[in-house]
Formats: sequence, C-alpha cells, structure tokens
Amino acid sequence: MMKYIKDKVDYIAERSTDQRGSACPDGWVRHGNSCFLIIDTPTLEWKDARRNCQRFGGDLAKITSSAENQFIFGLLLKQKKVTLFGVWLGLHRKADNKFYWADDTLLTGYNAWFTGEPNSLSEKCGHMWGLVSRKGRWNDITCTTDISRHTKDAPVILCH
Ligand SMILES: [Ca+2]
Repeated sequence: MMKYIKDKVDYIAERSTDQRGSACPDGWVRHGNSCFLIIDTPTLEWKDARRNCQRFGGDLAKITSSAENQFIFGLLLKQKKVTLFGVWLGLHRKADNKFYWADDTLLTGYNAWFTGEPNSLSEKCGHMWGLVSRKGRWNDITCTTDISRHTKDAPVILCH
C-alpha cells in the first residue's frame, strides 16, 4: 500500500512539474488555475482527511470565490452518494480562534458561511454542507465529528 501511494505521489508531482498547471493529474478536475479532487470516503476526523490529501500531493481545499464555491458544490453533488455533512474544507481555527486555510492563510474576503455560522469556538474545523437546500454553504464543526454512529453522514474529502 505505501509503495502504491509513493508511486502515485511521485507520479502526480512529476505531472504537476511537467505541465506547469496547464493540466491536472489524472482524476483531478480543473477550475481556473486550480485542480481539485474529491475523495469519496466519509471521514470522521479532519486530520485524517488532510493526511489523505497530502498522500496525493495536495492538501485540503481552499475556496476563494463564489464561482469556485459553486463549482465545488456541483462536484460534490455529482458523487454517487452525497453525505449530509458534505465535504471537509481546509478551514481550521488556530490558537487565536480565527479560521485559516490549510496553507496557513487567514480566511479573509470571500466566505460562504451558512446563516449564523461559524457559531462555536469549540467547533474548530470547516465543512461544506451536502444538503442541496444549503447550497454549498459552510459550517464550523468539531474536528473529530461526534457523529460516529453515523459514519455514513461524515464529510468526504476535498483536495486542492
Ligand atoms: Ca457550526
């Protein structure tokens, strides 16, 4: 398994360098200058989701415009089964309780928080709702989701 992952990561790194952003690695989809990948695996912990992206040479996704958010929501809805908690994003609170993306940039400018969110300092990670009626809006949630008896509802993974 590790051998397989290493080969895959090497392959992706090689492709990215060769193509200088003009194409995305196999399985990833392009929007603007970014490549995204949804890993269709409900994942209870944000850090496990992040580790999974890193294995594929990326990190949890950063979303910086309404067009990008709509695109991601469209991708999310195209999965065979969309989970209630949608998809993990790169958003997480640091010690100052502010939200940062996985690349350590502060969340400023565009955001798509659902009405009333973020609503709790104990909810330190961010996800995009999978409910069609919530239209791709974001929510803060505990990084280890307390929905363990409902693993099927857990967010899947969005890599960038
Ligand atoms: Ca919340």
